[in-house]
Amino acid sequence: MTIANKDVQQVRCWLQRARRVTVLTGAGISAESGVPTFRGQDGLWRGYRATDLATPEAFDRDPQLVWAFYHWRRQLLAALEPNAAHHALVLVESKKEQFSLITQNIDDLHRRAGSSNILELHGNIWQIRCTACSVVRWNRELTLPPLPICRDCGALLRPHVVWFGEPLEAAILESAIAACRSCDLMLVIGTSAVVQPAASLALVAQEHGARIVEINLEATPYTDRFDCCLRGKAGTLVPELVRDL
Ligand code: BJW
Ligand code: ZN
Repeated sequence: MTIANKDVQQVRCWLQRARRVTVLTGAGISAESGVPTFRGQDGLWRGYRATDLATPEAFDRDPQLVWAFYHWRRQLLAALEPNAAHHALVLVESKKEQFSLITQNIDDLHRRAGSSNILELHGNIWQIRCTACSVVRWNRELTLPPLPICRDCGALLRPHVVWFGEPLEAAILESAIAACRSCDLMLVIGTSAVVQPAASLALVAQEHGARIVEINLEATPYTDRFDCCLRGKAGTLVPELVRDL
């Protein structure tokens, strides 16, 4: 048995024994569905870095440009499907006494795969918020105007997502921290672990006695803290972990 296989076997065993499982996902889990990651080679749109457009400053400066970026992502996402890793997590949820899926992704693919207990730390691309009256609505239209306007007050709408420097929704963050405090095992899948507070959630779980496992193509700033790191594609590794669950 190779070392990698031994590690997979170990994590599979932890997953089988765990009663309460928390998962944190990032863009890497959706990469095999065709969703570009933020900090990978594919993180450029019209020559802009995605992370430079995901800011309130960029939106204040040029809302049409930022909306064009989100219109493009909505079009792209509408044509994509959840992959084997998203589906494998649905199975974990069905088998465990407690299961929380914390995601940084706004792509809605966990919900579309069938997961239920999802905590979307950075919002959802299919929700839109008014910049004046703050009303939030689900909206899956693919033919929005370049600058959509609130039907209640006439002000500019924006994507209901969390940009750099903006606070995460308190209730969602509190629920995520509670899920980390109360789990036996936490899997951290496909995140570069550079964005806070998401990146440090695994340490909360560890401080409260959980085993923590990283699943990623590459090492991250938190790699050394994990009990086990599986290097490879989420779409291959996660289904392997849930086999025989
Ligand atoms: C694969 C794979 C495959 C590829 N299989 N793996 C403490 C210290 C320092 C800074 C801060 C701090 N606290 C807060 C900050 C500031 C800031 C921050 O963290 N900055 C750092 C960058 C330095 N944080 C914030 O501003 C947050 N707000 C906040 O804390 O507010 C506090 C506050 C309180 C009160 C008042 C005011 C403020 C908000 C963060 C919002 C992040 N928003 C974005 C955009 C969301 C909308 C959108 O999508 O358009 O969220 S930025 C972007 O990064 C997006 C992602 O969710 C997030 C994380 O990226 P992710 O998912 O990790 O993707 P990548 O691309 O980075 O990594 C992909 C990984 O997958 C790689 O590792 C690959 O190897 C791997 N991979 N294919 C497995 N097939
Ligand atoms: Zn309004």
